[in-house]
Amino acid sequence: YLGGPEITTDNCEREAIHIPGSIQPHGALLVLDAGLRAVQVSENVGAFLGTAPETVLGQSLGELLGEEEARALASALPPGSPDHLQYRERVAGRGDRFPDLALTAHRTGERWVVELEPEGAPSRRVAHLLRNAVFALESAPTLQALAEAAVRAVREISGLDRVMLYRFAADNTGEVMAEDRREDLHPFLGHRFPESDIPAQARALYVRHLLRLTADVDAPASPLRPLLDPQTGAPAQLGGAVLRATSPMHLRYLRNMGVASSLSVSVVVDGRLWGLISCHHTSPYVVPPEVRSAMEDLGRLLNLQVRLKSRADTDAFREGLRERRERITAAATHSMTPLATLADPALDLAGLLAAGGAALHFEGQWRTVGTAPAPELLAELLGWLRARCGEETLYVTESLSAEWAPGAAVIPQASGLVALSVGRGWNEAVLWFRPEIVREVAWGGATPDRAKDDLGPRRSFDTYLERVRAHGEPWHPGELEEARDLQRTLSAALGERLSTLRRLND
Ligand code: BLA
Repeated sequence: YLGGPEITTDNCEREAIHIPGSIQPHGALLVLDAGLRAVQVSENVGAFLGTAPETVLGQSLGELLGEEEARALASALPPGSPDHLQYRERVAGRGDRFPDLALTAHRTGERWVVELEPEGAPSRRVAHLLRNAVFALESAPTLQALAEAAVRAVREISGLDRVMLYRFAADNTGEVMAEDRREDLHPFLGHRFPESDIPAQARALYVRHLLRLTADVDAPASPLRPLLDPQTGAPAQLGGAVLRATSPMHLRYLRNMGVASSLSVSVVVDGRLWGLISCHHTSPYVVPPEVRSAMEDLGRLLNLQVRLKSRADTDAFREGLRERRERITAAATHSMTPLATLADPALDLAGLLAAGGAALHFEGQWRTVGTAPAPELLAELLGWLRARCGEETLYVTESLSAEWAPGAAVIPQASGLVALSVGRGWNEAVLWFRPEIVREVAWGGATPDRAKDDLGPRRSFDTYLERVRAHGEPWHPGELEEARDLQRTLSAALGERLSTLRRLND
């Protein structure tokens, strides 16, 4: 395994998972040069083509699979084709002894990567299920309903034992937001997993290549011959190859989890890895190419639908705040005394963001409503915001004490904070505070005790409950939009007020 022999739990992100120098043995792989001649082949190629690796090397694809096949491939993927563009064909087996093959090819720089896998009888079942799944996803009314429809559809199409929608948070931890599983399996629904379970280089690879399969965690990888490209001396780029050998570290993780086969599909929203459709099987399983294609399509459809349903959820949420928002906006727009106006209890400024209290700072003066920190602390906090935010005019946290610790004091009435600067420079500001709520987070296993563990992934995935303190209720995206809107209103109102005052002075 080329990817990095000295990888431990402390340097996971340095493992070069895209150049393992080996593949999973349920298929064979050829690396071809620009003239379609084999420069590297997997050691197991004989089982698929009936020709030993030494004989295959140097032969052209035309000699190996027929000139027609080679011509079709070359014209489907002209030079410069991006590595996510694939050519797919069915190749008849050689006589009775060899299976029909699914050929998948893509280009990577100067090289071609050709993958061969046994292919079963074609079926219309998958196309039909995919069609129905698209309807189900489109008609889901909310993001949560979308997630549930997606895992149901993927499980139906694939027959895998467990299908989850795993969603990344801003801190790269993830949470299982929907799950469809064989009933006797332990549920992972609602569980969180740490960032380190999917290291950064894997997440980066998954943004570019949308599906990966580990068909059998115990199958020994088949190495490429020769290990390095004889013309360039470089390892083969296998990031886009579905047969790419899986990271040994991750194989241990899967074994520890009791999983024999794993497949995941990226959900990329706005260029970011938003989540994964993550699937397990308790026995080895080569998910067939047509099923993988359908799963990839569903993942791509999810990208769009996640955006649509998130937007719809936020709009519905904000609709519930409309009356309150309109009252505040109307009062703020023409006010000559913003401090007094916004602090009017009848407006319920704190309530707009479901906060325990709010603080206003205008023209050097503070006013608070509801439960807010004492004025000295507010002044200190504003100074910190000014230094911390620079040009930024909105600051949001669920846990202020984790970010700002004057004497490491936890301020129970101000665990969550949304702060906005009216105009630049944090001279005029509005702050909302949320009180601490102690809550329990279910993790999918405790983090390993490094001293006892042999520097591998954790062994237990039993639910581990963590008590989280000094955090407020998370802010809803709709609430942050409310804050931004109010910021615009107040900035405009303040500008108007200033010009009115100038006019009066003239
Ligand atoms: C990859 N880790 C992955 C993948 C998933 C997870 C989904 C993508 C590959 C796949 O689909 O199997 C993690 N799987 C999960 C999680 C759930 C799940 C969180 O089902 C929740 C239900 N992992 C570790 C440690 C290291 C590590 C300590 O725990 C490193 C030392 C590495 N994980 C690791 C690596 C990969 C990975 C290197 C990339 C595997 C590859 O693509 O070759």
